[in-house]
Amino acid sequence: MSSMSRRQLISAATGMAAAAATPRLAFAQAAPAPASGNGAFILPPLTYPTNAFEPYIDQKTMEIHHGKHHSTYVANMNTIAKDHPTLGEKPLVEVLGNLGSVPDSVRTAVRNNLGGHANHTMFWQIMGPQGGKPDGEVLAAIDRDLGGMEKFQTDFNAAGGRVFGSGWVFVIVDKSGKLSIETRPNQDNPIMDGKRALMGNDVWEHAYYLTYQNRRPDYLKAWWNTVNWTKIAERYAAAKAGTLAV
Ligand code: MN3
Repeated sequence: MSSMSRRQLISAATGMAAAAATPRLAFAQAAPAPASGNGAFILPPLTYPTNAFEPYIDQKTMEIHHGKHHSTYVANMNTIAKDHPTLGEKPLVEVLGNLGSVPDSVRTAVRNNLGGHANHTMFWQIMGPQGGKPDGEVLAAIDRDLGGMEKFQTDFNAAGGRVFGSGWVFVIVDKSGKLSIETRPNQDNPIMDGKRALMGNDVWEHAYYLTYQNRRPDYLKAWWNTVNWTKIAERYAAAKAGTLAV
């Protein structure tokens, strides 16, 4: 086991203990009061209950993932923004798209924590119960650029499976609506390369370890049952209009 995955496990175990002590609060604590700074960064509340994706994603994983992992990225950004307030005043896309202009002393922390905030904000958004199926323009783009749904899902799962250690697998959408599959390590986000994610899946162990342990491929397959295609259609339209926020 790598030191990274050991840290994640320790982090997950700590989160579990805390969640077990206050099980009913895990969902309600959507937006913890910022520890410091201008409070510019806010944890977006989930729009569905934490048990919405059982049995594909277990409730405890959802509670820890949203209420502990994502909320920590948000809290860290509010701490960083205490000394660097402009980070919280600029649009997220502008900051992540110009990491070179972030002060050296906090650049890596911003990359990791603001990247994590962006990735998870997208992630909660593109999942939902009764997510339907792709149709219209999105389905046409999947057929045209990704070889149809079956090949798309096979290739996306394979790419996610190949990520070594922690990271993400994304569907990138360009301004013309063209789709492609790309992966990123850690909490990197395509915005950092001037690209945009239509959707993506989190392949950090914290996203699946309690149910799937080492079986990341099983998680990748099951995850499709949680995808909200209505929201992805909205994101696709926004990407083509140049208005996609995260
Ligand atoms: Mn995660």
